[in-house]
Amino acid sequence: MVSLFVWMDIVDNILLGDKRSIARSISIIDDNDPKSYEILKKIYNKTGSAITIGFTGPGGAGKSTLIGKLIPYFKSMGYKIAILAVDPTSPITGGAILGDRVRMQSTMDDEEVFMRSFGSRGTMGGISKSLRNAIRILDAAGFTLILVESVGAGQLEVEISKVVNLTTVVFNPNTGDSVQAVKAGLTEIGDIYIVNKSDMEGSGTLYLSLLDLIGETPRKPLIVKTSTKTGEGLQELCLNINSMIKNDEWVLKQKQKQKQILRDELKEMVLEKGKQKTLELFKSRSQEINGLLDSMLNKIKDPYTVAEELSLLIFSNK
Ligand SMILES: Nc1nc2c(ncn2[C@@H]2O[C@H](COP(=O)(O)OP(=O)(O)OP(=O)(O)O)[C@@H](O)[C@H]2O)c(=O)[nH]1
Ligand SMILES: [Mg+2]
Repeated sequence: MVSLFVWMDIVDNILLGDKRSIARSISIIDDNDPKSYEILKKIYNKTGSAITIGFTGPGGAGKSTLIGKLIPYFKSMGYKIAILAVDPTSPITGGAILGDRVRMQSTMDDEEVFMRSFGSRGTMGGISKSLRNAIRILDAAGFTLILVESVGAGQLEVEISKVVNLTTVVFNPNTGDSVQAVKAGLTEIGDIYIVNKSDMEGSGTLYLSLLDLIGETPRKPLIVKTSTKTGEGLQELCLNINSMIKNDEWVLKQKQKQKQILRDELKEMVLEKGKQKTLELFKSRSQEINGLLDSMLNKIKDPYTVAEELSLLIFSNK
């Protein structure tokens, strides 16, 4: 058993920005270890200053390359940057993150930028919860800008968009399915839509399709073109992000997000506690339960009514 003192050390070291302690606590969170709550409770009052930006979108759109190219701009704005690459399919030491490191060239030799792949073990709901907590660790450690890359265009991206402050969706012109992906559910999640690889043929058409599809929706997301090859749009993108997150309306929106987070945390906690209580109830009242099972077998009672009665026992805490 790990003593409380070791946890305290980890907490102190996280607050000092020690990278090993940060990485270790993120692993503990990624492993879904309940002990992570001991750390999270202690660091919570040191969180709240970091801004988180999600980069999502189809594989190969250029997310990693783009993040790498944006870093110098963000650094010049004074941000201290961490990157989390959410990849539920690859183990933490797997190839994907190494490849990403190569693509994020400008950050590769950059000691100041912390990078970590994440989400190798969790279920989908679990990943967004762990991500939220990993962000808190980085926040408490003093990172002021946390960039979260995730691959795909599915439910996971929708979940991640609820966790980060601002979501960008990156597309590139040479996958025909980009607009399809927009239709398939990404219309709701993006604050900024990026047509990357604007140096390539077809980017203009994709840009216009996006304008057509989502430019006029009530949320009016920003739609921009970038190229990591020519540098087109990169500085503008950073400036846009920076002014968006400093806007008053934005601050209000974050409070709404916080409410959603609290609701999610509570739902998860109630679910977890409910599972535990159910197990305990089956142990502590096994005789009574056996009686109920008999009455179900004899069709005197139905399982729905029995479950309802038992749930009353759980919620009334008897
Ligand atoms: N022509 C062109 N190629 C680019 C641009 N940005 C990225 N690429 C190339 O696109 C390929 C994929 O880039 P990544 O950055 O790995 O894309 P990704 O979206 O992170 O990919 P996954 O992490 O696999 O989803 C690489 O070969 C990049 O060099 C761009 O602006 N123009
Ligand atoms: Mg990538």
